[in-house]
Amino acid sequence: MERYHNIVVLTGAGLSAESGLGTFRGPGGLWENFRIEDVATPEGFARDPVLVHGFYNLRRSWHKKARPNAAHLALARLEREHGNVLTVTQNIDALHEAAGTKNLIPMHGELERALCAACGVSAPWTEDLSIETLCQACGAAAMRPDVVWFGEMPREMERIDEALGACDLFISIGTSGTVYPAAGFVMEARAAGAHAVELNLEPSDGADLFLERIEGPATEIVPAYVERLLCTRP
Ligand code: BJW
Ligand code: ZN
Repeated sequence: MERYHNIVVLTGAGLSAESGLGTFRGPGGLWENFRIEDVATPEGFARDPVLVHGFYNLRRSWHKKARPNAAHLALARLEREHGNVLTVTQNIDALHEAAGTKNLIPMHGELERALCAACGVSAPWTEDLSIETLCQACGAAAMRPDVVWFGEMPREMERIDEALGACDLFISIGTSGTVYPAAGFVMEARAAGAHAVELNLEPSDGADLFLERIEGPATEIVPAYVERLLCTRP
């Protein structure tokens, strides 16, 4: 394997599947029981905030029981031992942080934070949210999960675009490649001349855009891939 200097890792729900957290799409996925437009759009929240709070309160309770798996730990090791890795996750579950990853962008927000729709202040939040929860900064009853819904701007896009434009290795793990702008990162990285590899249980929607593909469960293929990368360091 070549030596890489600047690595960007993109992760999705498949990375946390073996930690017991469900994915969104496919058989058994969250979208089988909840409609995207009801629970993952600002319009759905405006229509029925009680339903949306219930959806995220349920997921917060699952997340509290989840632990990082071997794939999260391998990515933390990659960052520690390689030194020049940016991990961008679409997951809101905080398992990368729990595994020890530091240079991390949770581009779709964080479930353990709450955002006040009135004053815009975001604060750590581990309990259930309801329409009666008051903002600790301004007192308004306008709290929502600090996550990115369809039609909203993902977090830190400028920093992500800059890293993609400068990377020589792009690794996409456990994401279906159906949600933009994340689904377009592979093209940005390739335009910068990077090698692009997909690690997934099955080919994603954009699988043909990758130069290398490894199929299997994340807890097996990610530690093996990281080992391979680190063994060929200069
Ligand atoms: C395993 C495994 C194992 C399983 N091991 N692997 C028309 C064209 C293009 C774009 C648009 C369009 N119309 C609208 C848009 C934009 C829209 C969009 O993309 N829509 C698409 C549906 C077409 N996007 C947006 O609105 C975004 N904002 C935006 O674009 O702003 C404007 C902008 C412009 C320019 C620059 C920048 C911005 C916002 C998107 C927000 C998405 N939000 C959600 C909810 C977040 C909170 C929450 O978690 O509830 O994010 S939706 C949901 O999907 C969640 C996920 O992060 C996201 C991606 O899902 P992911 O991670 O890929 O999961 P799955 O389930 O889809 O796939 C799992 C994968 O794992 C599979 O591949 C399995 O094979 C694999 N797997 N087990 C390894 N054990
Ligand atoms: Zn407020």
